[in-house]
Amino acid sequence: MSDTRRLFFALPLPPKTQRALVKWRAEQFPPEAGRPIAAANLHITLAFLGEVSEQKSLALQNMASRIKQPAFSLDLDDAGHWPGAGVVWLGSRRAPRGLLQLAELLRSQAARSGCYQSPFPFHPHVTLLRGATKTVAIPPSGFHWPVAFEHFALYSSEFRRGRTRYDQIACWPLIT
Ligand code: 3AM
Repeated sequence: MSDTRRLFFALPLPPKTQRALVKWRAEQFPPEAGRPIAAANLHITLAFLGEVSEQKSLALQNMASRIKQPAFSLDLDDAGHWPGAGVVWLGSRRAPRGLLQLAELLRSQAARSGCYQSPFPFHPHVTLLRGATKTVAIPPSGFHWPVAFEHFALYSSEFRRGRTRYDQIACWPLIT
């Protein structure tokens, strides 16, 4: 009976990077460290919106389509573990200003539209493992995954039969 969907804005990782990260992850973390996120689901969340009606989703998409933001690159050169959330993540020691501006814009548009607002400060990251509640050895620094972002997208998230499925609803270019 629900006519809402769980939505979020995110930066999809290029498929080549997704595949490389999955391989690296298998080398770096033992299976008991946590539940690996499927390659196609690896992304950087920009704004989690919670349950959103179709009408509000269309309004948010309309606003997103008008965003003129330069493309940016970042180096995934940092990793960490949030034991409370059970998340092992990859991030960047120096998040580009363009990424922070894009997230801020999407979050403020969502807030003005009455969407759910995350109480957590924005820490751009790629979730690698979930269910990681025990101590995890984080790979020593020295790794670098350069990524160029030329698009951002709106996704729906659905949990069904024990699996999380992300579907891209719409995608917009960053200015190159
Ligand atoms: O990409 P990550 O894993 O960082 O954790 C969820 C995921 O982020 C986050 O939204 C992304 C797509 O599901 N998320 C889910 N529930 C959330 C909440 N209540 C949330 N972020 C903030 N508050």
